[in-house]
Amino acid sequence: MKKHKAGFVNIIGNPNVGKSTLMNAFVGEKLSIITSKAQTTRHRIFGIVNGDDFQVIISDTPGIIKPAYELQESMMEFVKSALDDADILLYMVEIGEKSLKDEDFLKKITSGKIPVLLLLNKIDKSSQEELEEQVEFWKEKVPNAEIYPISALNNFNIVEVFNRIVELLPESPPFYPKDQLTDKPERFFVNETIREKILLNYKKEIPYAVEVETEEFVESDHIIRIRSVIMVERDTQKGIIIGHKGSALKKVGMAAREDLEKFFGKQIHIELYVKVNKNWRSNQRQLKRFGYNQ
Ligand code: GDP
Ligand code: K
Ligand code: MG
Repeated sequence: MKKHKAGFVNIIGNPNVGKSTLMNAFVGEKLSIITSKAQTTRHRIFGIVNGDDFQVIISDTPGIIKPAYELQESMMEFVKSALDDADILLYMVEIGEKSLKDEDFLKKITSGKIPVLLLLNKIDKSSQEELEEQVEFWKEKVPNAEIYPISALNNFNIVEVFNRIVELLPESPPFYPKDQLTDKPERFFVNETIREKILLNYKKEIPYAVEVETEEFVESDHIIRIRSVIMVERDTQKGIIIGHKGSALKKVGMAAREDLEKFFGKQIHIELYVKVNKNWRSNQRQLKRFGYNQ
């Protein structure tokens, strides 16, 4: 019998390059929310892919940014931990990208201590010429990496990358039960789905001031009853979230319900309300409560 392999495969890169899209493509489930906005992903999320003789624990992380407030500092702590405990690093860049904003991260990536697959994403948007030029550029910049042009959105070259990951995995017993898909509880996915709908439905600063907490998640045979609080920092934001006669909030609830019914495979009853929690993004205690301090 073949020896069992298992390990941590961590995706890092600049905001919006497609990290969460790739994670979902590997897992085959929408574990990570995706929007065209930076800072959509705030946590480190494990997606676990199990085979008979392997277990790949993929982690999606927030994009690399220079933190401006405490929430963002915690987000960067998630990225640092992903650099430290990786068995394999997936360093993702997108076509047209020519730099890594943070040189400290680049040093770690090029240290040669862990295998690095450099994934050049969104090649569906590029010409052959541009692609070849970019491959040359990254070969020089990260000489220790194996370079894979991919399209996470169109599933192009994803199987090839996955097979290479399994080849590179260290021998190890599994870290998680073989039927487990993620490290996060059900309520986390409810919170994230609602947050995605807020990112999609409101402009400007609103989504960045929002955190979601699910207070009730009651599952019976055919239905899940959910009650969640949408937390904002100011009264004016509360008014915007609710909208005229509650219309904006209703739209969020309906869109979230549709996704959650797919995710859980059950009918969903969802109740949303909005609460002001002043400056939660800069408050250590609040951040801890929302799972940002490790
Ligand atoms: P993240 O911030 O790195 O996690 O990026 P996301 O996965 O949230 O994706 C950011 C945006 O890029 C979304 O609008 C995705 O639909 C889009 N995207 C992701 N992968 C691809 C791809 O292969 N091709 C194209 N054209 N767009 C992509
Ligand atoms: K994004
Ligand atoms: Mg993301």
